[in-house]
Amino acid sequence: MADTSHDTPEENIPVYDARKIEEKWQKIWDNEQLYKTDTDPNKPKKYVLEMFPYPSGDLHMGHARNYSIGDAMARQARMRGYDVLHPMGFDAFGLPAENAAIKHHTQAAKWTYENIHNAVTTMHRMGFSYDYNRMFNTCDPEYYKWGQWMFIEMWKRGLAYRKTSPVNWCPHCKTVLANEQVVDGRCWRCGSIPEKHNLSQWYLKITDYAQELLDDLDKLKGWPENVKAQQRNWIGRSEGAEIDFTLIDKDGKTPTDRKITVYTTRADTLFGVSFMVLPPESDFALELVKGTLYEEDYQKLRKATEQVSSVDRQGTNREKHGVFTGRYTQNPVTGTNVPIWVADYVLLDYGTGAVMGVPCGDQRDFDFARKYHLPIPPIILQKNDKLYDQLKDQKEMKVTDVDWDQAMAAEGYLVQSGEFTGMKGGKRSEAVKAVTKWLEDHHCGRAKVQYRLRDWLISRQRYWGNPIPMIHCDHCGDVPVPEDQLPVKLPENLNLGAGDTLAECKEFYETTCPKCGHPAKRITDTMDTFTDSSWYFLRYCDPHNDKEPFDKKKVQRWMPVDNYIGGIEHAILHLLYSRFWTKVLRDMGLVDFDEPFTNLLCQGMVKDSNGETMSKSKGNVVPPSSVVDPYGADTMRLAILFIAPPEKDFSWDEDAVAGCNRFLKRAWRIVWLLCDQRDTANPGTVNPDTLDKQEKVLNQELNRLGIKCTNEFDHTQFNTAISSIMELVNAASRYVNATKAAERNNALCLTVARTIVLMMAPIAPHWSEELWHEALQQTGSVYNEPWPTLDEKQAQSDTIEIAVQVMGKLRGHAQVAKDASKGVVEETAKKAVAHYIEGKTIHKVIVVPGRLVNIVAN
Ligand code: ANZ
Ligand code: ZN
Repeated sequence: MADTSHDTPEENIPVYDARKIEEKWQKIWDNEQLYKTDTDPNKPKKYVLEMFPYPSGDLHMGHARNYSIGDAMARQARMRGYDVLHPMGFDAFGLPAENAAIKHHTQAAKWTYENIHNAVTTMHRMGFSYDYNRMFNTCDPEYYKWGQWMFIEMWKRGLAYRKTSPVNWCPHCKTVLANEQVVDGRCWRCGSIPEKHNLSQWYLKITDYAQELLDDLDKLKGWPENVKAQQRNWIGRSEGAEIDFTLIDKDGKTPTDRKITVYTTRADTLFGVSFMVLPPESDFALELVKGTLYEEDYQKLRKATEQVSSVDRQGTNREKHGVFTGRYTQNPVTGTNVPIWVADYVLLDYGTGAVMGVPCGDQRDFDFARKYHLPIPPIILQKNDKLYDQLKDQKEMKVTDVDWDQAMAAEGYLVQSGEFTGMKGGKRSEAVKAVTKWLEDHHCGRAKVQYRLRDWLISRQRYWGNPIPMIHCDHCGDVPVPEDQLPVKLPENLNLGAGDTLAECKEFYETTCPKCGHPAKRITDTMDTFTDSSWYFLRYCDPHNDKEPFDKKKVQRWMPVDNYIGGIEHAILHLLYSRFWTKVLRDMGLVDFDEPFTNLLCQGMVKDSNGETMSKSKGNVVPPSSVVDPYGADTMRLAILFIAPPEKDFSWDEDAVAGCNRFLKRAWRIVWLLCDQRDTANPGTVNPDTLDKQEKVLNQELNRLGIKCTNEFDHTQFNTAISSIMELVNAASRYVNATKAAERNNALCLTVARTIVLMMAPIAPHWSEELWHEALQQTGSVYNEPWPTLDEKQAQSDTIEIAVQVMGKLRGHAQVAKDASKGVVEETAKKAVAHYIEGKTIHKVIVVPGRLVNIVAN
């Protein structure tokens, strides 16, 4: 085809100077406060939120990806007619600031606010459409005040409490960790192995909400399955029974009035108990061995176990260690004596912290029994077991040991189990129900639902966090700071570098008791920073409120968040805590919904070009500036969204980035060509009935690809949305190459140019804004334009392409009308391959309707 685009002289097309236009528009958008949320109650609302960052150093590629996704969503939602809330802020408390302050002899606040300043500059440079009026940092006293207020409200309701128990202490971070923050047995932040310390700590009662947190996962249709599965798993609902065993006195014979209660999912195996196990840190176990010849071995085991993480302790492969206590307990159903052991595979904080050892049915108990020569009485068998025929009707205990090398499979039939013999056993089996009923009837057991989830340990022995607003008085105990004295402000003059800590800061902790007026001491622990991020999304709805955490009506307008975007690493941390916090606020009457985030998108990782995770220590970090500086923010945003679907990991690809930049330049040129010599003041509308053949093709592509792009956008598949725009640019390019500027269809050219520019606006906003104003000669921001509407009918082609073969070989293609007659199809096909059949005799023409024509000629 002839290239006729030369009738637009190249000098009429300005060069695409990304830096210049990006600076220009950022300034104008700022001045016009373009991204200020305008609350129009007549429009449907959409709250688009990216997880706010921790302000360490500058932003990295993961942030850039997170925000490019969110920004594209927010901008498109606005163009689709929504009233959009799209805020940003900083999760600004936390250890790195404190460590940096110690290292550089500066203030954590100073370091933090400097980093925030840098991050905001970068966000700005990327052209994100945040409403900066709503920005806040969790370390602002105006914000953390309300976190303290909420803590006190929880304390009043019994949802915040203090208890002494063995907790995970990270020796490197010098603070305790919540259970969720010990990942694979290590500190989530630094990777050290936590130690167990017995400390008095503050907790939030998330376990009160365990069942609701579990049930409501089913409501979250817009969440990825794997995140929900992780939460289900973490909550760990277990159905079983508590069974009371009676403690036998030191004489080994006389029952006492003390009970040891176990938790089991397998009450059906009660006849097979051959020992009882307590965990080494059990104070009850200590009491049993105190002053006996068993105490020394016990103390050794207790010490040794402190070094092992709870994950390792439960592992089936790890060697088990145990000691006998010298004492016995009585099996409630058989009346037999059961020796009490202490072993490291039992945990203090699960169930009742005591286990009935059934070596026949549980592999860990089996291994333990083998190691310490304890009997393994068979009480559950499968029909193919060699003992089955012998024992199937046996009710009393006869065979007390087996020669197996592993425990029985989970399901089978009960033997040697009194009246329950012959019943089918297993988790939730009829035998479990029958035995549990027996225990309930005899008042020595009860059905019980158990959760793996533990209460959330929120106190931290570090400075840079929200102070727990409590005062300890020797007379009155723990007393909350009166509301009119909130916030308890963090002192900002500690010399952290010289080793100052909050716990030693007299000006901070010395106070008087609000109740009795005696001298008293403030709590010097600060709250886990995950408390700060558990409700920040609510504060964005009303960020400057100094009377209450937020206005309920404003929250009602915006919440829940419609699209929440962030990393999968928060699956059981932030995303569980926020759900809990929301439910607590709901029960306090502050909000009236159950779940904070309707749709969740967990973006994939940005890896280096070898597919490795980017990290400072590996030296393979690609900073956003390395793309933004040479190519501009729009190329960066386009590349991030184009290289992969948002949920997938992608490897950083220099060539793809350069390719995206070339596309912007090419599309820029096409838009200019489409607008050249056009009457932009009177664009007119496309009338599909008056288009010529070439125009028809372009119009059909416009509608087809526009619809496709819209659908992909609505499903957050930006990469395929972008491919549709690229295809449309190609179609437009074919049209301008084949036509003279003066002869082009005015309305069609301008509609295509408009559509390209509008559909690119959520992705490359500066590029679009410039073309919108300069090439299309429009006034007002492209950000305020409605998304283009397209027509399904005009997207249908009325012609189809068929393949043309000569003697079975593909020789060409032909365009025919969909409803063309056989004769027309044959004639068109012959023309398309005229060169191959010239001078030959045609013997036969075979037409496969809608697909191909084969011409037999020689
Ligand atoms: C007897 C038994 C027999 C058990 C059998 C299992 C199989 P889930 O399903 O995870 O809730 N257990 C209870 N408390 C424990 C603790 N503090 N530390 C370690 N293990 C504990 O697991 C429940 C089972 O884990 C319970 O059922 C108990 O062992 C063990 F053939 O009791 B089972
Ligand atoms: Zn007092």
